[in-house]
Amino acid sequence: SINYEDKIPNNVDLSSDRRLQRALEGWQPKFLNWWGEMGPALENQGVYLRTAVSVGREGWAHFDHVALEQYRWGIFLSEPRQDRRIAFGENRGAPAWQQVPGEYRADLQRLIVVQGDTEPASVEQQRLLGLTAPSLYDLRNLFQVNVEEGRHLWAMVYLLHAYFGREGREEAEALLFRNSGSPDSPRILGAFNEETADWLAFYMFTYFTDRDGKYQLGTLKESAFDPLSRTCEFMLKEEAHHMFVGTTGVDRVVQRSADLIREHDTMDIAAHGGIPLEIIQRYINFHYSVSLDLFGSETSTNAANYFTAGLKGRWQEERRTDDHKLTEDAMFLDKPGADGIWTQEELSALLLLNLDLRGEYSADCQNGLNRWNKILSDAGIDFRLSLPHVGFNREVGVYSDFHISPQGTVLDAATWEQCRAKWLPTSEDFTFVRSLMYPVYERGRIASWVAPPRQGINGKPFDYEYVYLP
Ligand code: BYC
Ligand code: FE
Ligand code: FE
Ligand code: FE
Repeated sequence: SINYEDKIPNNVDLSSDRRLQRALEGWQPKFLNWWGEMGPALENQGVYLRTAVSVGREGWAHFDHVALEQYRWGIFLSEPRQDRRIAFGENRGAPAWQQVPGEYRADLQRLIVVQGDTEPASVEQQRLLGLTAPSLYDLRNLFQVNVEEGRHLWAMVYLLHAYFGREGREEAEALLFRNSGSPDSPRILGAFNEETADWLAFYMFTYFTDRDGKYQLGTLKESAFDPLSRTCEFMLKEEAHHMFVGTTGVDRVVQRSADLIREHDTMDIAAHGGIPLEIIQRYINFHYSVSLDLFGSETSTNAANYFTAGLKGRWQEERRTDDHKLTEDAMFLDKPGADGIWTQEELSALLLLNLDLRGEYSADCQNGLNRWNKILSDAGIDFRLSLPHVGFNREVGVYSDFHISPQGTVLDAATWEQCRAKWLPTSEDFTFVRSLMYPVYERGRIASWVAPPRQGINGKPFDYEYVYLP
């Protein structure tokens, strides 16, 4: 059901709209140029990648060695649902929109641009990681994530070109112009201007930050704008692998650290080439808190308006058992009072939709912590990893004016600063972790600081030649 004959693979019958096809074919070389400059830095001659062959439930992926720049990025939307209706907000029950209603044009365009901006940003952040991959298996997973984030950019650019006219085309150009960490034209959201400087950071990013992607895409999948909904539905299928890379990546780091702790009977495993558990905890604290900022402020009139209009729903909107309008509902927000004691403020549920989504996200994040702690307890190690308090280290939202410890204690600025090095990765931590990062490109071999995976990709063994190097 995907047409690979066209220059741009697609399942949207692109060739029937010559103007759109020409416009996208004009953007394609600019994308490839960006990929060449900002994409993976490591030269390679073929990566064992999956490519979408259909968008259906079963068997959508084909696996083969492909040189990265030959990857067939394209436009893949999930199958339309017959007679799809708007599931929430003031337009609940009306037919989903196949075109953009004029009154919501600016808001929809903004949401699509913000979503689109994160995708190439992450590729830029991960550009150098291929130079220090701990194994060919990991190198392949990095590249798989990278090409799919590139495809997610295509997904948003298609919507901008197809539905937002000249302004949409200009925004599509701007998505290639802004760059992660650029002083003059940075990426839109904070977390996407941070460095992903080492592989522990990469696993944490794919665990915590790609998971924000999962939840945001989940809310856009509910959108009344049907092309956006179908686009996000297929992106979510690809996204599952990104989070698998994160979950099992951290699993394997924790496993290796646990093995070294037992083997050498010390928590101080740095000298033995492992990553101490305190450093892993500080990485968790950083990546989780920065990812929480991606949900926007806990109280948001933007979010209320998006919901009421039908642009952005809740996580699993259709499984919720309320009236899907929320005009009468209330929710509680935890806030520190002036005395530093936590209190609850009752507010309109509409105003707290970012908080609602963030709550779903946090509960999901906790599953990883449980897995990693099980690895530690199975190894007979008492240390436990934990998620810091939602108010810890926040720069967006109601907690950004406070200094809150990982345990949720409200502190004065000086005390918080004194403890910073205990809670967030220090420059010594980064230097140490970076000292462990060296490339291991021999088949079946792996770096000192991470355990091998239990299984390879697509039934292949761990020692498969996942990447052909020059
Ligand atoms: N940094 O009402 P507020 C992914 C701005 S990740 C900078 O609090 P709202 C992926 C906000 O734009 C998923 N600015 O927030 C993962 C607004 O500005 P304006 C990405 C921020 O609007 C890994 C103002 O502050 N997708 O896919 O309710 C690899 C007040 O806003 C930030 C989306 O984000 C921030 N962190 O919610 C690859 C979905 N937070 O309008 C990919 C689309 C807020 O006053 N985006 N601001 O100028 C949205 O739904 C919303 O824009 C947000 C913000 C959830 C981001
Ligand atoms: Fe083949
Ligand atoms: Fe993505
Ligand atoms: Fe992703």
